[in-house]
Amino acid sequence: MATDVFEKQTMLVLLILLPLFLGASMQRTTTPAIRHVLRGWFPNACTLVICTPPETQERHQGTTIIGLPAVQELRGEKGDSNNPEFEVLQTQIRDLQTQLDVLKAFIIKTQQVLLTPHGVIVGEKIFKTDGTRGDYNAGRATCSHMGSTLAVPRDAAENSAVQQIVIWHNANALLGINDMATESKFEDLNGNVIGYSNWAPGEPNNKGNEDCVEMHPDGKWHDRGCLLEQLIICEF
Ligand code: MAN
Ligand code: CA
Repeated sequence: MATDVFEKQTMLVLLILLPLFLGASMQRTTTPAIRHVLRGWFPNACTLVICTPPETQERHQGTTIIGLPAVQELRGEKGDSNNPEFEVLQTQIRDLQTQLDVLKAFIIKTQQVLLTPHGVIVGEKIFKTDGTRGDYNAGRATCSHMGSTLAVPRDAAENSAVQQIVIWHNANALLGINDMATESKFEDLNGNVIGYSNWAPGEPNNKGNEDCVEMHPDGKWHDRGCLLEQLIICEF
C-alpha cells in the first residue's frame, strides 16, 4: 500500500518535471529564433516543418522557380495584380523574354553564316561536308575521322537539308546507304533497312551492279557504283 502511494507520488513529480526538462533541452539545442517559436507548449509546431510551399509548386509547375515565391503568391489570394513586387517581376520577365528572342535570332543567324555553304542544321542533326570527294570507302573514313558518319536522310526535312549542301556544291553527294548485303535491300551503316527514301523515277535500277547511293541537286536518289568519287557529306 505504502509502495503504491510512493509510486503515484513519483509519477506525479515526473509529470510535473517533464515539460520543464523538455523546455530546458530545447533552449540549449535551438537557435534564438526557433526558441521563440518553441516557447511554452510549441503552439506553432507546424511552422517548424513547412519550409517551402510544395503545394503551390505542384499547382504551377513550369512557372515556379525553386527558391522564389510562386507568381500566384505574389499576386495574392484574389488575383490582386496591384502588388508592386508582382508588377516588377512581370516587367523583368517580359524584358528577359525579349532579350531571349533577340539572342535566339542572333544564334540562328550566326549558325547560318558559319555553316553556309558547308553545313545545315535540321532538328538535332547537322549535315556537313569539308568539300572533299571520294568513293564509298573514302567517304566512310573521312566522316569517321571527324567523329561522324556518312549522311543518311531519315525524312523529307533531312533530305532537303542535304540537298541544300548538294546545290551549294553543285555536285552529286554520297549517302551512307547501300545494298551490298542483299540486292535491292538498302540499308544504313548499322545494317538497318532504311525507312525513308527519295528515289528518282526509275531508280534504283542497279545498272551494271550499283550498290551505293548518291543524291543529285534535285534531291532525288540514284543507286550508283561504290567506286565513283562523289561529294562526301557527313552527319553529326
Ligand atoms: C543515270 C542514272 C543512274 C544510272 C546511271 C548509269 O545517271 O540512271 O542511276 O545508274 O545512269 O549510267
Ligand atoms: Ca542507278
